[in-house]
Formats: sequence, C-alpha cells, structure tokens
Amino acid sequence: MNKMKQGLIAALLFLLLFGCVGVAAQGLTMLTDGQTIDLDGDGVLERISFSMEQNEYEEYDHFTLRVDEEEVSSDGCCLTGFLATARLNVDEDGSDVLLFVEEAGMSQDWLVYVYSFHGGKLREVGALGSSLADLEIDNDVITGRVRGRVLQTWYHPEDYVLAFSYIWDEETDGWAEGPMLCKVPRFLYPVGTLVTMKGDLAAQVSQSDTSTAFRVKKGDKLLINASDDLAWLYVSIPWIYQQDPDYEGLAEGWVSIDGLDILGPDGWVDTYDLMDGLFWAD
Ligand SMILES: [Ca+2]
Repeated sequence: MNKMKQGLIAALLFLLLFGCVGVAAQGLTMLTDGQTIDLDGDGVLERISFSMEQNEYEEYDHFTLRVDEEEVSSDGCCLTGFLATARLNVDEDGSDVLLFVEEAGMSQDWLVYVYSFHGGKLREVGALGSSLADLEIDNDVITGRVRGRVLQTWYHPEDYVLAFSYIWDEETDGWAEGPMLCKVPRFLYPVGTLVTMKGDLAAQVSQSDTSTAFRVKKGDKLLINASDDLAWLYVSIPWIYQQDPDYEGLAEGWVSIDGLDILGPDGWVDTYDLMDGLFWAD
C-alpha cells in the first residue's frame, strides 16, 4: 500500500469519525425572532429581531436581521426561516460572533448568509453553499457540506475561516479593515464513484508526471476515489484487473477534469460521453 493510499484511507476515517462527533457538537445555537441572548459573552443581553417577506409565489425572498439597533437585510431565494449563531475563537478580546441565515434555493441549492457581530457592529462577511444542518463549527473553522463543482452531482465538506481583510464600509464610504469569510481548500475530497467506461482513458502517474499510470478501455470499470473539485480526479483501477498476470500498470493515477469535461486520449470530452454510472440530480 503506497503512501497516497494510506493518506486517503486516513482522511476518510477522520471524516467518518469527525462527522459522527459533529452531529452532537456542531457548535450552533438556533435563534428566534424576539429572543434576547448574550451573543458575545460580555454579560450584556442582545435582542434579536428577524423578519421575512413573501413574494407572489408565497416564497420568502427577503429578510431583515437586527441585533439591538444594528440591522442588515438581503434578498434571498426560498428562505427557510432558520437563524443560528456561533462563537469563534478568533479574537483575543473575546469571542467573535457569527449569525447564519439559511435559504433552500430553488432545488435544494442550500445557501447560508453569514454575518459577523463584532464590537457592536453587524455586517455581512460572506455566504457558503451549505444547509444549517450540515454546518459545523470547530474552534475557528467553519465547515459546510457543499455541492461539488466538477464531474457529477456530489457533495463534500468545505472549510472556511474568518480572516481580517479589507472590506467596503458604507458608513465611511471607504475601505476599512474587517472580517471576511475565507475558503480553505483541502487537497482532496472523497468521491467514491465506480463507473463503466464508454471509451478509453489513460491515467497519469501524478499531477506533474504525465507518464501513464494505467489505461482503461471501453467496458472496463474505473473507481473515482477523490477529487480536488477543481482540476484533478484521483482514480484507481479495480483490484480484479490487477490480478491479471499480464497487468503491468500502477493501481492509482490522476486524470484532468475541467467542470463536466474530462481529458481523454483525443482531448477534452464530456464526462457523460466517457463514463456510465455518474450521478446527476436536477
Ligand atoms: Ca452581549
């Protein structure tokens, strides 16, 4: 077993364990309109106000969130009415507080609007494509479960941190230092989809070594172990092929991907035209 394979298994085990623990301790507190709560732990209660407006299709498409006298509002798409808060350990002067407003989107395209409550100020710091139920806070890392961008319809964890950056301050009409939600990509995300090839494909040895690791032909099975959800698939050839005494290739390799296109022997081709067994929703 090579180091890459060991690393992948360790990563999958970690995800499995972390996922189980996270259900009980995801670090979120649900809030309701009219509630008073000490959001930032300074001993003074804050008053929460949260209201939504419906459109002609009876979907909630606008919300207003207030913490004491601070107010933010935004348009949305199928807002669920769920509001939550969490504290992060990013500030030596005390907890930084985040507030999350959830929307379901048109077809479960989950999105959470994220606001920071810091120094008595309420402001938008970003949004992430996860449901509240899939959101976890671990110290200063916010992890959602987002829809994959390449290959097929799939979901994977995605990490964010709150980092101080320059944001536009409407009060002063200028740039000011303020918190922003920043994505922290992982090297690989688990995929675990077994496909049947509709055409031939060669996997290369590594992302930088373009020599051939192994080849699969039309009708062969191929396991897509993982992806960086950006430019690469980490693939392996099923064990049964490796038992053939004439098999000479490596067990794992890499294939380039760009959205729903994959780099085949004759150039870029739609994943649907090259692989049977991918999952599509919507
Ligand atoms: Ca307080």
